[in-house]
Amino acid sequence: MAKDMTLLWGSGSPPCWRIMIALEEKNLQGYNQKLLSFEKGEHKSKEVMDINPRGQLPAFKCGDVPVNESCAACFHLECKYKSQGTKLIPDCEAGLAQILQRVFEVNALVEKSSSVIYYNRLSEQRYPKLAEYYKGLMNRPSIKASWPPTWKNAPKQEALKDI
Ligand SMILES: N[C@@H](CCC(=O)N[C@@H](CS)C(=O)NCC(=O)O)C(=O)O
Repeated sequence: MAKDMTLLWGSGSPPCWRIMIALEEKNLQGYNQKLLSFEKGEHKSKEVMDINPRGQLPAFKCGDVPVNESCAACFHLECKYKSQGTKLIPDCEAGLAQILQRVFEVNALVEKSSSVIYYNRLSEQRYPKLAEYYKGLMNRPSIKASWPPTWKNAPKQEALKDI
């Protein structure tokens, strides 16, 4: 099952990490995976281009089916393994609507929130709900299992610490 999946990924890439977390949450450990280096230009290799002609990571294949867009890959995994692992999409109409809303607004949110994080420094006191959400995520086994290897020994970035 997981063995017929291939994920080519780059450390610290949010879209790659998104798929890795979904795979962990759906108990699909043991998939074929390869960590590639952006620095060495490996995301432009034939190996990647054969799966993702955009020359970007993630390059993800489920059996013979390529699903490179990370949110689409998460939906695909949930549809294919609906009753396995964590339920990622609720059955009720309101829950589904909320998930769709969140997924489709994520790019706009990332753009806005990164400008806050990078230029204003994010304060735990000013954004207590976001801090709570962040801490909840950090404690999930799927996040710990898929933590970007290049961040493991890097100095801790206390993005949410009130400086
Ligand atoms: N929309 C894609 C984004 C993929 C993407 O932008 N990947 C970046 C790494 S985070 C990349 O490969 N950049 C190298 C390039 O574009 O040449 C997704 O969500 O999967």
